Amino acid sequence: MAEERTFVAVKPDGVERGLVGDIIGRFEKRGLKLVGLKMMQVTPALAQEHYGEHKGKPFFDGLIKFITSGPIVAMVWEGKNATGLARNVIGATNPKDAAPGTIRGDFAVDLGRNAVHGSDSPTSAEREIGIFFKKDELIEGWDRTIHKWIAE
Ligand code: IDP
Ligand code: MG
Repeated sequence: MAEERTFVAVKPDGVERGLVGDIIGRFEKRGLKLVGLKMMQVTPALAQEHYGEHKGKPFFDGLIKFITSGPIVAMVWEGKNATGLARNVIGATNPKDAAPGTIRGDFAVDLGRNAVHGSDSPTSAEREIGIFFKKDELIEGWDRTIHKWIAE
């Protein structure tokens, strides 16, 4: 049975600051499995669809402008409780509240420059994976020999 999948993206500030490798490493070391990865430029239409839940909020226009301002690195990570686990690796939305050891707690200071995105629920994850990746861009049926050392 396929395990849970979640969507993660290094935002333009993370890419610009050279944090891509560090950020990917956090999820790898935690034990999640990378099954999709691409660098891309987000179009305004894609950004509006992705952040649709925030439409009408005061920060929406700035958020769209920011997420389309430079390339992102989009990823799909798979594993037991992948969504909740990835959110914990990422840390609180506002970096000032993010615990040390989390990505935002170690690499970010400002709400509008918080380096990384992670889906907030398995339902959001499915929706976001669907808008960022085509089916044939995701790896299926790849069993890693180390899996038994990561999850029962
Ligand atoms: P999340 O990224 O932790 O899921 P959301 O509430 O979904 O947080 O907000 C999406 C993104 O919008 C945040 O990561 C942050 O970059 C930005 N954002 C959220 N709230 C504000 C705000 O009040 N001012 C500016 N930017 C915000
Ligand atoms: Mg969110």
